[in-house]
Amino acid sequence: MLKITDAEELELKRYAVQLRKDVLAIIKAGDAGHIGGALSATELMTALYYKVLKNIDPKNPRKEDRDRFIMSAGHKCLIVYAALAEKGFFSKDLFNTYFKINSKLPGHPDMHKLPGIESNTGSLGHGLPIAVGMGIGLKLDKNPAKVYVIMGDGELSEGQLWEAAMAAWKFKVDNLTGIVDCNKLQAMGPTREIFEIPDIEKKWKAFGWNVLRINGHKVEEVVAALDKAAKVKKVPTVIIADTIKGKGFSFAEGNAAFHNGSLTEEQFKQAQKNLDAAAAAIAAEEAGKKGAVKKTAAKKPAAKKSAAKKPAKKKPAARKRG
Ligand SMILES: Cc1ncc(C[n+]2csc(CCOP(=O)(O)OP(=O)(O)O)c2C)c(N)n1
Repeated sequence: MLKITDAEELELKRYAVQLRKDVLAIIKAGDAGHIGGALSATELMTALYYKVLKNIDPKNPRKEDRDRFIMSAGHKCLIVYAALAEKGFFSKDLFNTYFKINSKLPGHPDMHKLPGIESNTGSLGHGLPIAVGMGIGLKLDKNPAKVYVIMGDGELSEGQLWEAAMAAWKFKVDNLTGIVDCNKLQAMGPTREIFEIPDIEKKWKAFGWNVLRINGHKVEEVVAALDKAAKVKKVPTVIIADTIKGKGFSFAEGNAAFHNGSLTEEQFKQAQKNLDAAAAAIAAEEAGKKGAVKKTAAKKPAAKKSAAKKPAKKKPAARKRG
């Protein structure tokens, strides 16, 4: 299992903060957007775009051997735009056009307008069927590229998604990894109240998939799970990522009211404060880790000396009860 170093983990955390900053900038420009689901998927996108997706190249967006990514829950496109801009697929100047007529950044992603988008999505339930077709096509072409698709947990109530799940097993589409951004809320409230799907792990297993479950905000867990998934043969893998809708902006966390819409000036300020605090926490974590390394390095010779002088005291035996 791929384990990233402490330094890599900190770097990925910093990227996640940057992606959230971009999301905030885009929603400010458009005065609207599906913010909650974009924020819950941030660490998933960070791991994919900064660590996992191979051969993605802004200079050659249709490169044959590129890994494919589809945001099936197309309304989460704010985070896709953020990742693609950070990767150099387009200039951040385009953020200012978000949600405007003829923009390359519409309210749902359009592959004909924006390089890096693999498929139009927005009508829920279509991303997985498209991804299964892509996976089969790549295998027929003997192309080693992989396909990744993010779905929402609310989206799992779409019927054709389960037809696709059965097809992926039937045709052994093991180059495909599904990720469920399981934030437990959808547009109008809790998923369990609107269309409950109990035991989603069992359901995917019953459809023949290999199932992993992780904390979707721990970027190191996301990277490890994606790496594990890539090595599974004969069956597709789904990663159920437990997340929090609106993660990172205190007023939006776990609040379905921030599924879609605009933010007040007050909320923009609060979000900025949250981002600054997140950046400061990462800096403190980094300083702490560096300090700890220095301390152990400085302590080592002293510890040796004292050990040489007098033997370590034996711990008193634990008192027996009773
Ligand atoms: C076929 C279809 N039905 C309804 C909608 C309207 N809609 C947009 S987002 C959404 C909720 C999706 O919930 P979830 O997949 O959990 O996304 P998240 O909460 O992570 O944003 C709905 C019902 C849609 N886009 N497509």
